[in-house]
Amino acid sequence: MKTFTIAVIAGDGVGTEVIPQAKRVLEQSAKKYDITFAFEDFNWGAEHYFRWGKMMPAGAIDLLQPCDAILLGAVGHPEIADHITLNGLLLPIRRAFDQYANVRPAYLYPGVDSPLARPKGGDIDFVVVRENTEGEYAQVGGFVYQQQPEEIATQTSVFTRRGIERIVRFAFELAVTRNKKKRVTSVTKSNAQGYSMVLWDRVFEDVAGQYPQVETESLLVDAAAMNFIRRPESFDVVVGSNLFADILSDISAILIGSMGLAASANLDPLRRFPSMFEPVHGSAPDIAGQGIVNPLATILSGGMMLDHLGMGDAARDVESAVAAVLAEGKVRTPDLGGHSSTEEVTDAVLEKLG
Ligand code: GGG
Repeated sequence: MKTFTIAVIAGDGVGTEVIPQAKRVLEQSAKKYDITFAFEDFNWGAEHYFRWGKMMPAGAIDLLQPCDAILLGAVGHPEIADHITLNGLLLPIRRAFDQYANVRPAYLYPGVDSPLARPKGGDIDFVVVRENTEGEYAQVGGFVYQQQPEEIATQTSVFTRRGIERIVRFAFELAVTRNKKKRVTSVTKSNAQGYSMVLWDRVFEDVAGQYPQVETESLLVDAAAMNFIRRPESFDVVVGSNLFADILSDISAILIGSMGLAASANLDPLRRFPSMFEPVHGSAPDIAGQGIVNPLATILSGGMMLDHLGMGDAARDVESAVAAVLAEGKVRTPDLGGHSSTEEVTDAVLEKLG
């Protein structure tokens, strides 16, 4: 029987509520597919910061490295500045394990209402592919005259040909394997950012030339934001920089009905290091502790993890169980207009999973 070792970082706020639910679903899948999960829990995050002054310990990366994958809840606490929580945990893991492809599917499940009037279940079906290790998140910069009236801050984006090339290629390969519209949309702002984004456009064109069977489109990020609303059905794979694709994937998450349905994978496509799976949503302190957070984004992220571990049938099974619960529409958390608890939604998924 195959055993997968999964590092689990529940993190902060609702992260501690959704992770146990995803584990329940993974445990049931494991039984069904004759595998086992050895979960290793790491209590890192805000509480660790309050105690030790760090979001995770110095040797954290070494502890995670031998695991087959990482399952993450959420990071963020109202009493700690967001740049500390993010730069102290999530971003160092993405960079250390060269998880350069952040994959964020946007699928409107039948039975779920989009805030847009037109699209019905299945009409929205695209994936945002976010460059995940460089770009605007490079953490190059500094302060001058700190806390003085003449204070200056610089924040430099770093775009490398290698970094752009590999994420754009990943997007094209995904369009080919998805086998839907076979269309890749590249998002930049090269009218205003005449170096980094011009390089991105050039690399995109080079790679596109190697995939003549895939239709391409290049949009400025403002036009992309508009077209996500105006014609979401037209997208298949959308590739963008770390910041742009982060913002766009919040739009796509709400287009499919709720942030609570948006799953994601931080992949090292070369499989040298563990990849990390997490809901797109954060720690949501406004609803934390009430038992009403939607667990489905994390459960679906667990499904993406199963797929990455080579358990494609188990992954599809989890997705089908979630789809069945949503189609029935009886058991839903408040973000989807229901009155059910986090646990009741998971119970419903487990029942469908059988
Ligand atoms: N589920 C992970 C989480 O807590 N994300 C919150 C967040 O602030 N993410 C920033 C990012 O992905 O760049």
